[in-house]
Amino acid sequence: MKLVLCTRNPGKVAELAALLHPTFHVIGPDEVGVVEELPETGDTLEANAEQKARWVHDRCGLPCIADDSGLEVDALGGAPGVHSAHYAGEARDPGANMRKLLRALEGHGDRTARFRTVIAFVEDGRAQLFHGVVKGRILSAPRGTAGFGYDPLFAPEGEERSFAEMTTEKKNRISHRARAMAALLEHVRTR
Ligand code: ITT
Repeated sequence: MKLVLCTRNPGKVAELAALLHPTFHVIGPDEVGVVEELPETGDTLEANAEQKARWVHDRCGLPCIADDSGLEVDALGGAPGVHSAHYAGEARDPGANMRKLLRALEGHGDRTARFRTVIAFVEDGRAQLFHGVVKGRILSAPRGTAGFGYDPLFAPEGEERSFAEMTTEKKNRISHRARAMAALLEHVRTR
């Protein structure tokens, strides 16, 4: 089954493509002629995931999925959450985002956090949403070079290593994204 992966984040593409193989033949928005930036103007992960997938689906008619994800830090009342990509400004700079997060957490004892993913699957005009969460903690300094975004600062529960110190294969066994994708794959298998 051909599926359009509606993201321009290469880190997400690497993880999602590995999770979708070989059930789906995955292509990107450019390959169906959608070259503009995908809109994400909603206030929630759910709204943004559906908006991105529908934007591409409305233009190509193929089954589409989009992932909207965020890092929720308890001591910050769930921030940066839906604003994770541009926490430190419109430049979407992961280094600046991590520095801002570390500054915001200075003096806080509670470092607990969670990554949350919502995957929207849009087929024949209908959208379905799948959720995944992984709990963990924010480290005191970045560690590792793998992955993307906040991975160097996030250690999942029960692990000493950050996500950025793990292979994609290992992260894909436990991550928020992998859990949401497992729910989607289960849905596709059982329908
Ligand atoms: P697309 O909208 O094109 O998919 P994006 O990077 O804008 O790409 P989001 O709007 O979902 O995606 O932004 C989520 C941000 O949260 C992302 O840019 C990272 O900074 C962070 N993030 C999401 N998942 C992550 C993960 O698995 N590891 C580390 N950081 C992650």
